[in-house]
Amino acid sequence: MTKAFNKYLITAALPYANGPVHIGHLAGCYLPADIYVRYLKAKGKEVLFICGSDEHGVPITIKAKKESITPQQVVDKYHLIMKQAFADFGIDFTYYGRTSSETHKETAQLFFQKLYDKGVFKEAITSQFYDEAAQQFLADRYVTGTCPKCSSPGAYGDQCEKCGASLNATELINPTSTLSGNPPILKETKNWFLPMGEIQDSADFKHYIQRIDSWKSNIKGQCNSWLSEGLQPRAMTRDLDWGVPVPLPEAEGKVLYVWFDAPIGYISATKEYLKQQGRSGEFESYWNNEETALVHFIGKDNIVFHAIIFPMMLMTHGNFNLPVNIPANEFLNLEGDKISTSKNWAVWLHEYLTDLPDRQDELRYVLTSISPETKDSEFTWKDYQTRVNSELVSIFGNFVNRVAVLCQKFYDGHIPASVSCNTDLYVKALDVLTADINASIESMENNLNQVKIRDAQADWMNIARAGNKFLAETEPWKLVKTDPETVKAILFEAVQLCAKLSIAAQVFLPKTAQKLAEMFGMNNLSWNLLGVNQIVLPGQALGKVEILFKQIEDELVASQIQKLNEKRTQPTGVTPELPGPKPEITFEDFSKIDLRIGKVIAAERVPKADKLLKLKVDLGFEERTILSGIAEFYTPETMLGKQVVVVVNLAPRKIRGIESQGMLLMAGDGKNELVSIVPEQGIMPGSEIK
Ligand code: B3M
Ligand code: ZN
Repeated sequence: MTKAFNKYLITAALPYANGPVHIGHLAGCYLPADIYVRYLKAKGKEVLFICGSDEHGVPITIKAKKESITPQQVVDKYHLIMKQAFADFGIDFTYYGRTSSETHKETAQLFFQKLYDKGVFKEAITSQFYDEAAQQFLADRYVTGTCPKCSSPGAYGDQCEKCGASLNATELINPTSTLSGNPPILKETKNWFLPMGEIQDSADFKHYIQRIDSWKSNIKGQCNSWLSEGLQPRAMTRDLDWGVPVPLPEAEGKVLYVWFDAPIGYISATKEYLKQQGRSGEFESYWNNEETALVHFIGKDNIVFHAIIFPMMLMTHGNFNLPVNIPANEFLNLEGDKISTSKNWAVWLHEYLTDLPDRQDELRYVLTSISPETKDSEFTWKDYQTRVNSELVSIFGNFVNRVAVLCQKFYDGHIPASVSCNTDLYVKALDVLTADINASIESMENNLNQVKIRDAQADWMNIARAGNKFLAETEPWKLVKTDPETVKAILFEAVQLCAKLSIAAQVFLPKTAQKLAEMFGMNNLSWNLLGVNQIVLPGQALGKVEILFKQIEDELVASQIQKLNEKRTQPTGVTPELPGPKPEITFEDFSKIDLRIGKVIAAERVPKADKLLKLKVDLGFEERTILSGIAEFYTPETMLGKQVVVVVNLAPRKIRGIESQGMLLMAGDGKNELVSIVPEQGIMPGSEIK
């Protein structure tokens, strides 16, 4: 985005209202969007930040069937849960709408009608799977069968989850309807298609698509691959009973394709908001005026819809702004595995706050530090602890607290007078400080302008680092008796630095910024104050001084990991076959096995062996190297430090040239699931198990 704008319409993908929000959602889309919006607002830009619940589509109907409730009940429930979770984490939407609203229905139908009247759609009759018992056409997700690519059973009509292939339902071998369990029949039906291949060749589209050259590489990569294959017409209407009804008399029983109606949700939510505010007249200035920047924040799985299909809808409709940027993120993994709602492998936002009340800024900080901007990244509780303790507590919190406490001690809780000071020590340290923070602020701004929020937050932390260095070099606590004037000058500068930290913190850590602003008596957090020398005035009283961040203890990390593992469920639809019991043995047979507690003290992957981890295990009496086939279930990081149960008298075996001197006990079938057997509480390595 090279052009400078004064007005912005920022959107964040409308989450499906079929489950609560987890850390992957936050890191992938909502947090970067929120940080960018807060930055723009601090700079004085006019911004609307629009989001809402995506309440149509097959995932909702599937959830409703599973829970034996209606789709409307599903979306009513999750709309509120999601809205609350976003608010709790300071995601500051201007408006959070929902696609089951009347305004949305009307807006989406008008949009469709306009394209229809302009002759944009192509009508076509196709054969679709139909369940005769349930008397309805089947969405791709309602058909399962054997994957034509990898022969696994249980592939869905749109995708095989085993091999990842994209499928057409009609390609499945032995298709079955999930509604009745019967094989579906093929039945003809008419639908309205967006001729994407034709639009791709239009001058308007060719002109628009040049923009992606300056966007992130994941967008460019995906778009170029779609475009070079040539786009196929895509049905914008579907034979379903949940969605926005198609506004044509001949389309009874059909609804708009969810990916047609959902992005129109951005438009309808804007309309609804402005209407509620009595500002309906401003709608065009946001959506139909090229002086306003339209920016979509999304995850990588939504790229084609936002970078190609929605722009095609907007340009064929006419008069609408097209996006000037789409900062799509990659995915966040959790403790070595993909986040999965169906396997309950997630840190849910509402649960996080129950376990760690008031610690939303800690999570915001960590998720921004590991933001999956350029590649998938990983959240682990251990890393969360390290980042909170060694950065938020030890660098940022420590600096601010030292400054506030020294002001309390030396100046009775007031900001010291601004004095001119020429001592060598002070002048030198101040020069270094000024250079450091100017560089950090400049870099932070550049990064925020480019939506590189991870680097921008690191720049912010560097400002606090520079502050600590300044205090360490000048040591005001030592000078207070001998040179009180220099101490005043030092602390005056340090207070100004706290003010700058607070101004910048408002974009990353809004709650903390607020506390800091109260502490130092600031009521203006405008971004341009970062360039001002005296933000907080001499003599002003400090507000309530409080510790901003507390250490995260080991017990908390352990209990969160345990909670994750306990709540992890079988992948849906897979019931492992349990083997029958083995032949009887005597106690003597059993007592031949020497089982001991060990502690993993080193862990690494084995090159070219996807399943193996090489572990070093402390057994009390000696350390051993053990190869374990658990790499699909545990990362080296998660094994490190774990207590395990080891068969220590098993004859050594050479695997891939490495001698394995024992075996770890694990439960599970090793295909779908494998969990390590651990003692209930810490116990000395080498302890016998009997
Ligand atoms: N609901 C998909 C998702 O939640 C979809 C996004 C719509 S954005 C207009 O990932
Ligand atoms: Zn497959």
